[in-house]
Amino acid sequence: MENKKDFFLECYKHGIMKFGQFTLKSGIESPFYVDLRPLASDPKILINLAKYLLEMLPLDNFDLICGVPYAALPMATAMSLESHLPLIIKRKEAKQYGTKKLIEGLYSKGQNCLLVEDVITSGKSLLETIPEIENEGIKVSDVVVVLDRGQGGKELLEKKGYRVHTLFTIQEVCGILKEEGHLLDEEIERINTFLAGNIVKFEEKKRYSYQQKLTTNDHSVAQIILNLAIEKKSNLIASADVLTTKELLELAEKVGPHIVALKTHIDILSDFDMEKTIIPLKEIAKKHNFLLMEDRKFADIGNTQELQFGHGIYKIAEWADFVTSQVIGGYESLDCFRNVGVVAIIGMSSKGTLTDNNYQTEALNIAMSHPNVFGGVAQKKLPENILLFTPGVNLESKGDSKGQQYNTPEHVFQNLHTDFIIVGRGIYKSTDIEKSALQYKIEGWNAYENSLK
Ligand code: S5P
Repeated sequence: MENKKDFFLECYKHGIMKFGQFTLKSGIESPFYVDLRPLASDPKILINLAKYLLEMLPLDNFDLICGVPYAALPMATAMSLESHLPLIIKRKEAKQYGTKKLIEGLYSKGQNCLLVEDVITSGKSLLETIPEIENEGIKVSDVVVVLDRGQGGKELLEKKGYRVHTLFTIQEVCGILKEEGHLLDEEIERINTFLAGNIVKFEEKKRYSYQQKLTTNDHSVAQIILNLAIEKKSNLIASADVLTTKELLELAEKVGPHIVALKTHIDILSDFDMEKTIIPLKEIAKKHNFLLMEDRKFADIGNTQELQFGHGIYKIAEWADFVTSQVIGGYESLDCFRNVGVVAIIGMSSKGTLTDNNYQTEALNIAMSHPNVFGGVAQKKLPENILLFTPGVNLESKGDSKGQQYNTPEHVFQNLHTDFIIVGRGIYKSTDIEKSALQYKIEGWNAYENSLK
């Protein structure tokens, strides 16, 4: 086997550690992130890891071996195969049916079980797992851990009388990475501050430019709209909340040169007609090079959304480049928007909206993990790999009498790192629509450029 340092560097190549700004489960901001799960996909590394772990241990002391689910399961399995220590499996939750067993496998009371864990942080999860095993009459005296994050977990367990064997400590691996030139001085400083138990100050992160976002957002509609923004020097989406086809087409013609997309509420038109509304609208969109965004805000189960999207008189699926959808129906409700992009409603602009912080976190989780979603509507910052669309933008007014709340383009680009502004009445109610569209385009672009500084 290679030496321990080279072995760690081999592991590191699998992306098991990342440096930057990460929010831990506890809400604390950490300058590094560790995830050893990728190691299980490399058989050579997994078997060597098992050998390294076994080498450190007084193997004669143990009758059984068990991994803390899930990350340590393959590690414990590999160690069992190598050492011939019989493996037992601890479930995360007891089975709801049948035997309701928490521990699977063959064991007898009084046997001593070696516990395997991938990473130890505060030690809390081990202190939850150990009693569950002990309750079955199995003894636990030793825990073996691949990486100690240096946050007191080892000490806590030792205080409770358990022996903790660790293959690597965070200090040791950061030392290796520093030696090999993988870490910047400022990163090392932040890690040391963090490990000394102090709060790390991260510099305000600069927002990504549209060019950078092209590399982090690979959805085809994201690529198109980002390229349009760069080409037209515009981040403006005009909202066409008008009631007739004539008004819609006139508006599209006037704002077309200045926008990246026209947002429709197609169901408010009193004279909708596929031939007379959509065909000319598509022609104008082609001529002025903008996308059609249907703001349908779907909010139903997947099957109903599929029907609403493809059928009825509007047949949105036939003409919209992208649509908005609530995510209240859950992940699979978004599956039907296969051939378009989805902008998910994360948070709304109206007073008293029910999209509180909790809702927004859950909604964002769904949006970020769904391949059809490339953007979100919100009134707060979103991660860089999802595009932020912000409505509620107006240069003149602070709101309306129906709960709408407005911000300026400068505010939303500076504070929310918005990517695209959505402007309705600020443009279509104006006496000179074309001039207003141009003004919002310029204000929006300047605000974007200022937010990059
Ligand atoms: O939270 C939201 C989400 C959307 S998509 N708040 C909004 O105002 N919108 C839409 O943006 C709304 O349906 C309307 O079409 C547009 C805002 O229009 P304005 O006239 O208030 O600028």
